[in-house]
Amino acid sequence: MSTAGKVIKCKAAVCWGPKQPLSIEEIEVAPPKAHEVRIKIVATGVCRSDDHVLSGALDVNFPIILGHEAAGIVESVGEGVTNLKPGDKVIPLFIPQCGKCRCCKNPDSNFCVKNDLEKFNGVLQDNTTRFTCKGKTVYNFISTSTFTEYTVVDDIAVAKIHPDAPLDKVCLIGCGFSTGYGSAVKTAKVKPGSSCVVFGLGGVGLSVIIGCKVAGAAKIIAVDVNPDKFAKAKEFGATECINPKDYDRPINEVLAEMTDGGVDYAFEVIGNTGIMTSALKSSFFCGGKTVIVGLAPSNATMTFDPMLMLTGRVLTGAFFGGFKSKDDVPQTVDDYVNKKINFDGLITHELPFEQINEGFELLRNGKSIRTVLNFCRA
Ligand code: PAD
Ligand code: ZN
Ligand code: ZN
Repeated sequence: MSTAGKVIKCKAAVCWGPKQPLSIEEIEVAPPKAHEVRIKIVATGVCRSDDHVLSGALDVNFPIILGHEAAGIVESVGEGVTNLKPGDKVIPLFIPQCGKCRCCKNPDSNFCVKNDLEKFNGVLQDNTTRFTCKGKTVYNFISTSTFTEYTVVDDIAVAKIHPDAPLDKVCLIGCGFSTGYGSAVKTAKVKPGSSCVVFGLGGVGLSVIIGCKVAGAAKIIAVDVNPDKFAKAKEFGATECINPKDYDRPINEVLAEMTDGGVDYAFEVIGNTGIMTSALKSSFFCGGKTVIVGLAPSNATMTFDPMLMLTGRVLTGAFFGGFKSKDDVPQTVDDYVNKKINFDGLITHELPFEQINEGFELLRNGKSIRTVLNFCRA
């Protein structure tokens, strides 16, 4: 029996507030309005950005349904949606691509003014959400909300993907893989023969390493305080791995010695403003480029001696690795299906959706890289 046009009751992991476990609840998901799409989520990854909300580091409206790294199947579409139909495989996009705004029209930008990343309002383009639970409105997270069996997104925040794509793998293209890989190849534009340092070896940092390797970097130094991450870093292409705890001097001095004065490209993939400054100091004083990838807590600030910049260092950053979401996600999925790229090694754990809190514990304890939560294991 078709569910189109009807309210769907389903399970979701509702976040009622920070510093408490997610609660699996029955929610109501209203049908999509004009230019919206209702999606049955098949698989979703657990990313540190979701945990930043749970830890209280990011200010959002509660209750909220988190999750933004997913793949699913279109259940129904609202009026005016012409490029998607029920049954299409899709990836929700945490940066929309409206195609019309000043950012979208700029070939050098991947941002869109219709984003929900600057203020975390938690609503769709019409300023409401389609979720309710126990009579309360439940907010949306960064245009996506994927810790639910069904979600509704704006049609500017969803990409149709290859029909043969394995959804329990390509969900990582919805955030972690694209963000890391794109930070190296699109945002930094790493050159062959160059030296790189990657601070933070989670799913995103390891994807930066994949990108640096594909770009032909000669030296890829991986930095983490958890040495358990080093084996994977080497597997993906790190040439050296170092733990700042093993040194009694600033890590930028250690890196300067290892790289004849500083790296060509430094990536901060943790979300720690102190490490962002260390990354900047680690870059070569003349032309070294630093890319901020990690999400710092709301209201955190970064301070550094401006003299660091006057010698020609470059400091930049990006959401989603500079990927223009609607354009680049389908292409990246095609590259995965055609075996031009592979990131299966990032997925260390698979769990049924109901065990979502265990997925977060694995991340917090440093035991997992990416946990993929599956909704239906058929
Ligand atoms: P993760 O928690 O899996 O990885 C972070 C890694 O950093 C872990 O291996 C930690 O051990 C390590 N670490 C922590 N503190 C330090 C330290 N002081 N020195 C060295 N290493 C340290 O996270 P992730 O890979 O899912 O995400 C990384 C960051 O990127 C996080 O802040 C997340 O919010 C952000 C992010 N940004 C975007 C974007 O579009 N810019 C997208 C996705 C994630
Ligand atoms: Zn993410
Ligand atoms: Zn736009």
